[in-house]
Amino acid sequence: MLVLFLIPLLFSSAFAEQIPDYYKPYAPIYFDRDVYSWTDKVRITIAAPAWNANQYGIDSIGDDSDHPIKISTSSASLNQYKLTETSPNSGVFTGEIILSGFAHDADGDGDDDTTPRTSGSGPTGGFLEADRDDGLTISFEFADGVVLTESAQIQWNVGEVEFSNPNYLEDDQVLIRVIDPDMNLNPETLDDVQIDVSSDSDSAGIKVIATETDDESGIFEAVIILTQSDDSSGNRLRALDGDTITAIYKDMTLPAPNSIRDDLDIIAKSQVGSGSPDTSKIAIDEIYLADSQGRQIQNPKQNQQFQIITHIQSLESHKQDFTNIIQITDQNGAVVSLSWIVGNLNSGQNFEISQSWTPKHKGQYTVEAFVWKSLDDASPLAQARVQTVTIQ
Ligand SMILES: [Ca+2]
Ligand SMILES: [Ca+2]
Ligand SMILES: [Ca+2]
Ligand SMILES: [Ca+2]
Repeated sequence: MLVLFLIPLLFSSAFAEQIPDYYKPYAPIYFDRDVYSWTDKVRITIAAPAWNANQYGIDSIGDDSDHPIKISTSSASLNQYKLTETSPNSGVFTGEIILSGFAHDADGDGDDDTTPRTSGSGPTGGFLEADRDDGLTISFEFADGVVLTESAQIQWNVGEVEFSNPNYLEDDQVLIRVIDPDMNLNPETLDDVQIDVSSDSDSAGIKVIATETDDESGIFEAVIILTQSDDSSGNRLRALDGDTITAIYKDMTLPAPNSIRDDLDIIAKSQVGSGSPDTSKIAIDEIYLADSQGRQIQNPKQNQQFQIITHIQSLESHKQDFTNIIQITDQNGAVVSLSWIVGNLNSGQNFEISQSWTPKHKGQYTVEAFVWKSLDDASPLAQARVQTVTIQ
């Protein structure tokens, strides 16, 4: 009796191990992402309870020629790749491979940054070559002639670069971040990328190395410090109050329709100082008219040549570039004279602005003086000064 009872049990167990239910091929396949970059790690899960032959032991699937798992891209494939059960009775099988890309210089130093290769038998340690615009397909012969498949995409990404803040005070640390999954060249170590950082005060700037935040984040960070008193060096950038600081990441891994050899400068900007218009850097004195000897004229007349004079004074503790603009408009608002000078002021320095003018017509005019950062950057550095003049 006992013997007869045991035999069907053993037979049933052996039967399940060999041939899962042909008519209910249930074994969903999952990738850990829908889209990968060329050198990502790929985690694969197949829920195949029918292949949990031994509920007390770790089973595996894929590594047999009758029911193989094949993982492939357009150019390469891994055959009979083994996945193993996550626990003795889970019926869930996992494994991972690392995409090994194709030969390409991703950082512009002249050397290829990848080691394309296809090897391995699973459940970990497999490598699989991949192109830029590729597909990743896994197939599992669940039962004789019943093949289940799942696919994911492989493509490059346009990188991003950003400052942690829109503006920084002069003593702040400045965090710069590059996000480019394509530069996670090795998903098992920290990679890095180079960022060029410059300021208005140092247009040549510095090159800094940004390091990946973890082994496979594809996010890279660098911290620099700003200095007002020193030259740029290492991770120290010369930048004065009011400067714009610029970070450039050159992305050499661009998605279609760019060519594989294309590159693109990805740019971010931030400000040093308050970031808002700051009109207290320079003071503009009262505007007056004077003769050629600099004596003030009280009753200016038509066709007489005058000097329009004002003084500007630096209120800053450091050298300040400026552009001073003198604009004269008639009573209809038409501009009859516009002139500017470009210069710089040392800390506390006072500077006389003198502009000659010969009014052709009688009437009332408005003389305005502005101080801007530059003609290109109309950020005011001073409160504009306005003076009304009557020509007789
Ligand atoms: Ca098992
Ligand atoms: Ca390289
Ligand atoms: Ca990495
Ligand atoms: Ca990229």
